[in-house]
Amino acid sequence: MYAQMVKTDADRVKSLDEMDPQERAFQQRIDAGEKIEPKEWMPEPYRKTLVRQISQHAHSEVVGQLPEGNWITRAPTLERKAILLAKVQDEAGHGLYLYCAAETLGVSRDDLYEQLLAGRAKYSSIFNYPTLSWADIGAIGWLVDGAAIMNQVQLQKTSYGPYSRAMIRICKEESFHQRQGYDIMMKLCAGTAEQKAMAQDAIDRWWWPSLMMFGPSDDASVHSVQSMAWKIKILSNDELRQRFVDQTVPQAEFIGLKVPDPDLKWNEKRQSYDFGEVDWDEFFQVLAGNGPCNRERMASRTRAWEDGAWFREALTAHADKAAKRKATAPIAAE
Ligand code: FAQ
Repeated sequence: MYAQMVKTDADRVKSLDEMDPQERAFQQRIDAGEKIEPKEWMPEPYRKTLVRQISQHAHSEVVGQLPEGNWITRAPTLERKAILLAKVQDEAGHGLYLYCAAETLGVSRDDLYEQLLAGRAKYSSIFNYPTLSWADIGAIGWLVDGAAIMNQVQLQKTSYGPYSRAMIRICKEESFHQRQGYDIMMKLCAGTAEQKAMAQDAIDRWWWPSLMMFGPSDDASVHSVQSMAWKIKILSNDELRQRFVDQTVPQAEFIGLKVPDPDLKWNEKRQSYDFGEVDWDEFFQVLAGNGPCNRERMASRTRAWEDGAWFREALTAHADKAAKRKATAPIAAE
């Protein structure tokens, strides 16, 4: 299936000469490193690409609460429980910053959420895998948040102002998340043989899905070329994946875990690791809704949306009443 993916015309980036004057001026601002702010003129495809990427990112944060939320009641100590609770709450906060950033592009949060629940918007493939043991919580913090930061650090320099500013805040929190995950793995690896085996089992299951988080390889990535020309993306999917592998393999070795890739080898010439081919068929199956937990994740989000209806109605009713009171209140005498 992967081999059948072809790049489309959408990947062909217009040269400055081919652009109309407004578009050219816009591209020149991007090339000069200026930030684009809400309400400024932007090409419609630039706006659409941002709405797609930012909203998918927001959905990922919100759906991403579910695998770890599964362990809040079963964390091994009070301290671990408090940390995990704080982390999962942070992810909800990231979702909110990102929905706000998307709203500055003229879309409503309700519409974006409706697209998610109707299956018309994507969220990160990684959150369709189950959390089977406590070590999975360590692996998510270490590998999943580690991959998220690798991507998001460069997104701090993205060309759209509100997205870039949201990323700065999010990255600070993600780095705490990554450390808490690695700390869980370190403790397990220094524990009993069973605990170490549990940590190894977690990296065995989470390694490859973590590499998939960066998206298809560059030659199959539909949006990368144009997104990079607009500086929405700063580094390509493959560059980020390579950086993640180079950063993470020594961390695994340090705590005595084996990366489950028989082709992994240090390349002296490139000063980088060579690594095996991602199973792209699995990736596209997960994107198509056929991962181990896709249906469960969507059912949870749909239930949460329906259960929250009374609260949304109460908020709107309260806001209406407050607006009416304000409109009819006598003007206070000086
Ligand atoms: N999963 O042409 P490209 C986190 C889709 S945050 C699902 O390369 P693009 C924090 C892609 O949308 C994790 N779909 O696309 C956390 C496109 O489909 P479309 C989320 C994927 O946009 C931790 C198609 O494939 N981070 O984890 C994936 O240029 C722990 C073609 O791909 C972000 O969203 C995938 N892995 O590059 C939370 C970062 N990869 O839209 C809780 C911002 C690709 O045409 C707990 N996003 N697709 O239908 C990005 O940087 C980019 O959107 C990429 C994809 C790099 C994800």
